[in-house]
Amino acid sequence: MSRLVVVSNRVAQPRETRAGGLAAAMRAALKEHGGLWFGWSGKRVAPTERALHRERVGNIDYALLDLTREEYEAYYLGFANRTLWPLLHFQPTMMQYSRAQYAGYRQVNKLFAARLAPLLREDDRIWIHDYHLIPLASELRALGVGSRIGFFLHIPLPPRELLINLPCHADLIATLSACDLVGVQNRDDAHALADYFVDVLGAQRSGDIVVSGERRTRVAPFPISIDTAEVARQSQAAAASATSRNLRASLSGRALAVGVDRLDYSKGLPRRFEAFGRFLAEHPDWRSRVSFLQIAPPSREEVPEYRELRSKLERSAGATNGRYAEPDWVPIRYVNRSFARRTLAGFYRIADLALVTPLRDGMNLVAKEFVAAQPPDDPGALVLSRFAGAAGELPQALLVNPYDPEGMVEGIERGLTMPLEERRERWTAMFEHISKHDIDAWRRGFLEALGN
Ligand code: GDG
Repeated sequence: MSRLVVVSNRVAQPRETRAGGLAAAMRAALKEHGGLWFGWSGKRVAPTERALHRERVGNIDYALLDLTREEYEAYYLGFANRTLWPLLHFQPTMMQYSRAQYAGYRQVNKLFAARLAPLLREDDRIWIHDYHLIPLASELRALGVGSRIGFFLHIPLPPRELLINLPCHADLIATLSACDLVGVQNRDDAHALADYFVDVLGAQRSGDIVVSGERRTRVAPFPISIDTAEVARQSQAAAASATSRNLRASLSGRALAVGVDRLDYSKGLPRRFEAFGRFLAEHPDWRSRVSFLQIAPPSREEVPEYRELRSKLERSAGATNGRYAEPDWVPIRYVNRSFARRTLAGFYRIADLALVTPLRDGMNLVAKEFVAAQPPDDPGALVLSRFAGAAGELPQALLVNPYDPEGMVEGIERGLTMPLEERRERWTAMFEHISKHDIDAWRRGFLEALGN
């Protein structure tokens, strides 16, 4: 079996123990096949101080490259996170574009290719991750790399009508034809990309293969997942922990709704907060009977839109709490910090309801983690946005449209009042699905499609 090379913007550092599910899956894949993990070191340095940090741990080689401040600004803060992120999440009005930033993004992809190419062997398989590195495969091909290359996009891919708002759309998307396999989160994303290739770039299509000149690229959905068994185990173990016991005690028998999201405008937090306030306004009998715990670790704080979101949410939570709080009860517990994964698993298990209501999301792993963490005899209900990729796999959730305030209020009410038998039925179907389709099945599926 050939060596695996994983390339991603951020790499879980060799000794990082709090790595997320994806990082753990990549490590498992690299361990199985022996491999190399290449990406940004997370360091910003002066141009003369740039280094490629190499380290070997077990049978995994790590190669982490520094970026300069200017590169970081154009590539990461600029084009990746202020141009591609909003547009690919169907928010063209939030998109900021400049040619200089696109040039900086292309330049960093070229630099990655130049530093990676000398480390490659002929029969390597290369797996590139996410929107930061769309042109990387084409830059590698330009340097003569002939290995099989797969690319996985973790975020949504909007239809052509939206994608063409990007001034450099054709230049950028055409580079994906350098890949042998392009994986996306669901069928809609796969159709959107294949249609774009045919309608805009003039490619031919045969089944799920798009043919652009000499190159044949398979475009297919690979819905990402979680380590279901591990989350279930963690949540059970966490139930006895002091943090879980304290949270439970603080509820004094009240119901708990929970949300866990990076502080990101794609996650629909302002509308979720409004819906919860509206629920309390329209259902006064629920006041003092349910608390909503929103965990929202800050993210991308150097991007202005993220700072604006943070103050907006502070105002919104403050207004709802000011209006409805009692001396011994606060409706929204809004927590701007991160927690260990097992602590989160314990919180999910205590909760009666999860509110996962992004405006758009490639998948949304929190929805799956919540399901995995439920006690089978008394599982909580999941309110899930129909615009999260997870909705396609978890139709037994209470699907809501985050743009529909009345529908959101109905979802909260239904979730809080759902009879035990119905909760069990819905949960069992969801749990069976994510047990079969877990993170291992996902990475094996992708690598099998790429070829051994
Ligand atoms: C992108 C796509 C796609 C959250 N807070 C804490 C914490 N988390 C963990 C969650 C979950 C992960 O972070 C977030 O994953 P999501 O899928 O919900 O969202 P994104 O970060 O936007 O991820 C998304 C995903 O990539 C994978 O392809 O599903 O659509 O946008 O695992 O549990 N983890 C810890 N502390 C926290 O406070 N340790």
